[in-house]
Amino acid sequence: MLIDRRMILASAGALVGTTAVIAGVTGTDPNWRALAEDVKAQMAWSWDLYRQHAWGKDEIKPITGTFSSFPLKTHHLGLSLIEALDTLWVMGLDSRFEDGVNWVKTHFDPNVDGEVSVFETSIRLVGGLLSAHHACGDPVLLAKARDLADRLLPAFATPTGMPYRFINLKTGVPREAISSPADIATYLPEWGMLSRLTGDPRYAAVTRKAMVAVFERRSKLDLVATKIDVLTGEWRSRQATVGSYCDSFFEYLWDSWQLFGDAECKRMYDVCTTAILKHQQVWKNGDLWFADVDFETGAIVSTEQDELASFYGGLLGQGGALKQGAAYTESWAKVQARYGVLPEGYDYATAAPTQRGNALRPELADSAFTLWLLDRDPRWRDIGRAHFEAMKRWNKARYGYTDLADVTTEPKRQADHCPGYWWSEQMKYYYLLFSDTPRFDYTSNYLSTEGNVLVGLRRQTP
Ligand code: DMJ
Repeated sequence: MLIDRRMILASAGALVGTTAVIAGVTGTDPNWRALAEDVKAQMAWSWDLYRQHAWGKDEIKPITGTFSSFPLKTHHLGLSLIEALDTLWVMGLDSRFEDGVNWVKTHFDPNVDGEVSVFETSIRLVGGLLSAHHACGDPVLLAKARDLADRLLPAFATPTGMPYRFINLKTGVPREAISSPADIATYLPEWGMLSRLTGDPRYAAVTRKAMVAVFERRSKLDLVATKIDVLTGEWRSRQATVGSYCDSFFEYLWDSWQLFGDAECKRMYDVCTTAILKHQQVWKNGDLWFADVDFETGAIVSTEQDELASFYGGLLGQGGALKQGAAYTESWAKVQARYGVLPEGYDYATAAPTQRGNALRPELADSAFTLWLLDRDPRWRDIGRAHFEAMKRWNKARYGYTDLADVTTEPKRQADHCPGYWWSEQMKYYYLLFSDTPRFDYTSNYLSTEGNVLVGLRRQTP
């Protein structure tokens, strides 16, 4: 059964040209279509610079016009190119999409004697290839996704079924048994789709087993912590968080229910979410935050929030806790209004950044888009607009969009790195949020944690 992840609760169509008032952002009748055209123009501009200066490389450095590799240390797999494909397609940038697909078909070769993160390679590259395949139906893209997944598969051969963190793409030798719920359990949507498309059930089976293995080791409070040994199943940290290391574990429990109708995944999601709302939910001056707590006692161990956790408002909304999802997203929107761009770390107790950089992150735009799909409330579009406009103001460099070294200085200090997820995530969220494109099914769709569209692309002229 296929059900949309971004489940539509309200039947109202998109609200074009509404009045907006949110924290720090005011506007009347923004021209959403013009904004969508601007997003598309920024994407085309960035792609053309990548094409010229870093074609087939992993990540462009937008200040110097050079590049760096990821997830391999010294070899490029065309990460940004692959992450960009379904975004180009949904925007109707068809000749650029075809150019990218041709590169993949002739040059993408994962048979490299080098080590990658199993998690990052799966969400970015397996997912990117699958979403490009969803866009155009080219079987070579599916074959490449499968080849790559087959190279990651041996990592799951552990006594617990939870995968090692790293694997050599050529030799299949795995490494690093200390892992995290996010590293272990962010696979089932992509790999379940791979099983469905190839008829081979192994992809869904191993990744589902890993997800269940994390859940089964939850504490008596129904919380999981950030680090666990995949060989012994013993926890190596006591810290429960909705941020880094745990974030997409919760996301993929819900997504697996949405995408495959897997009722056991919904039950696991509900158990985890009930515990988080009970033990981690903190209201301060009318704002909602989620404290990090000891997973066995519930005692608060940190009031610092990862920027990464700002995706969680959208997930809560999807799971039915719309009040908390909206409140948490609004809390982050206020921080965005204060700094323009979110810092990587923020302490709600001191109301100050704990990490001043910004890695050109998509999470707040992700939540805004997800919540907008749920209720079409115009405030979510405005949060997305503020996110986009701040990015244009502060992150734009000579050869593309870059991360920031410090969001608190005026002007903000730029670093020199455009992460691969930028091509797959916020540019797509902005465009889908503003455009009402006929290429996307707004009522039945699925976007992965990396923003890869696995369900919902419509092959129509925009
Ligand atoms: C993305 O790679 C994915 O969303 C992941 O789950 C965590 N966040 C990064 C981008 O910030």
